[in-house]
Formats: sequence, structure tokens, C-alpha cells
Amino acid sequence: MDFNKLPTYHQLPVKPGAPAGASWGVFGENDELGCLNFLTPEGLVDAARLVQSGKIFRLDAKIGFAKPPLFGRNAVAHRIHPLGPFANDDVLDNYNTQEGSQWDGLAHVGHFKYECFYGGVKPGEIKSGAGGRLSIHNWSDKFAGRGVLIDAYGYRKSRGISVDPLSSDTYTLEELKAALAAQGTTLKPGSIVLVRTGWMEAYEKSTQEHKQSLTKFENIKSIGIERSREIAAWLWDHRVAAIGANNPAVESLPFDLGDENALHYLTLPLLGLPLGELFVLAPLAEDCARDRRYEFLITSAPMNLEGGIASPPNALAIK
Ligand code: UVW
Repeated sequence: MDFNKLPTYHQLPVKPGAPAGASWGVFGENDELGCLNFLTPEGLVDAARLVQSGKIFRLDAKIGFAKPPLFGRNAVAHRIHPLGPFANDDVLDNYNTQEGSQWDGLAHVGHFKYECFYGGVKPGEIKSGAGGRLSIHNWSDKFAGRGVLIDAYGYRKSRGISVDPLSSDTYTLEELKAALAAQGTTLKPGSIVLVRTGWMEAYEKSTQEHKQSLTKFENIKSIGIERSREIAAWLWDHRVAAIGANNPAVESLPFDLGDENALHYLTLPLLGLPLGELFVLAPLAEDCARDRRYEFLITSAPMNLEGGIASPPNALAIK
């Protein structure tokens, strides 16, 4: 597939009757991969050349790091199940795949106005087990390529501007572009973009009382990237394969669930662009600042769960 020949954001949709800004049909009928189609074998071979120091950064937090999990999600309970006197198994009770670091799959959020998910998939087509549409397991052997860190938090601080990650502040598209330019990094087709917002670092330092208050969507204040069609266009036109951040929703919180410009609508159901949340990016950012290399190989192995909605990323950045 020649990505240069694909429609620009402003030429979307290509499928008759699909909404503006919807990539439905670009990757064929019944596509399950969305923007992961931008990850290619050639891109992966190029990304492998970025491995130079042999350093590995785990991008997901420890399971159970959020105490309690955000948005009222269940906390997982780990039990060791003895198999015999010298043998054990693990059992995870009550495990919500979005209790911490996660990729939102394409069955996670549909569009309230068009009453469907990516590709026009209807709610009834999303079901557990074999045959469930937009299942996370389709990504389980696809998610590897060139990672790019945009250290938006570091960029703002380097300019002497104070940042409160536990507020609803936004990083604008202009700021993201300026941070990239300051880093000397460019976006290439098939980039997996990670934005360091500063939220995870601030959350870790916050009080237990504050953490406790985050079980309700409306209580969560988080810095994030701006909500706009311009940012969706920038991501699509650069053929970005996925975007993750070290905050709860990539975009800032709270947001109006009826806002058509919410990134959760512009990306997941319209573009088929995976959103990654609550990633651990500070150690990676420190290393990138040290060696001035903000690109690396990323591997991420979402759960091979048929009918799955989302998954911990099981992601590594390798430099
Ligand atoms: C929100 O919807 C805000 O977050 P998540 O993607 O974790 O559900």
C-alpha cells in the first residue's frame, strides 16, 4: 500500500455515507486494524536499526499501581493458587484490562452521534469470544515499529513555564510540533507516538485522598493534548499508527462526553487510531534527553484475547 496515495484527512471519508474524518473503508471492508495498518515489515526493519545502546524501558506501570483504579474500575486481586507442595499458579480475580496502563481497542468507544464503532460496526457485533468484531487480539502480533517520544512536559519546563499536570491544561498542536522541532525529531509514516504529559509523575506524588477522588470521571483533572480536528488531521496525515501518553485519556480531563471534538471520538471510532493511556514515560524521557535520541524500537503485545476490548500494552521501548 502506498501511503502517499491514501486520502488526506480532509479528503475523508471514502466510504459513502461515512462521517467526515472517518477512515472507514480506506483499509478495506471489515478492517480490524485501523491505523495499525501503517505498521509495515519495512518500517519494523528500519525501527530495529534504532537499537543502539541496548537499553530497555518498560512502558506499562505495575499492575495495581493505581490505588484505587481510575474511573471506578475494579481493582485486581492476585492470588497464588497452590498446585502442590512445590508448585504454584497465579489467579487474577476481578481483572479489568483497563485498571492501569492500557491500549484502548477499537471496540472500547464508539461514536454517540453515529451510534457505531470504527468501520460502522454496530454495538451488537461486539461480543466476547470468537467472532466479536474489533477485538484486541487482532493487534496481538502487529504492534511493533518506530516509537517517537514527544516530551511535551520537558519542553514546557525547559522554557521556564510552570506546568500543573493535575489540572485540565492542554498541550496544543503547536506546542507538540515545537517540542518535536526542539528535539530534532520528525514523524515518519508508521510512527507510534508517545506524549509525556507529566501526569503520571504528579499522580505518584499526590496524596492518597487525591487518588481516592479519581474514581469518578468528573473528578479527574488531567493535563492532556488538545481536542481538535487539526490534531486528528496531523496524526492521520503523518500516518501515525497509534498515540499513547502518560495520562488517563491522552486528551485533557474532564471532557464533555457530548463534544464531537473529543479525541476519544475523532480517533477510536472515526480514524481507528489506538489510544494508549497511563504509560510510564519519565525514565525513557530522561534517557532521550541524555543522548538526544527520541526515537526507538517499540514492541507491544496486547492480550491474545478473542473479543477483548482493551489490553495492558506489555510494551517495551528499546534504544
Ligand atoms: C476515558 O474514556 C476518559 O478513558 P478510558 O479510555 O480509559 O476509558
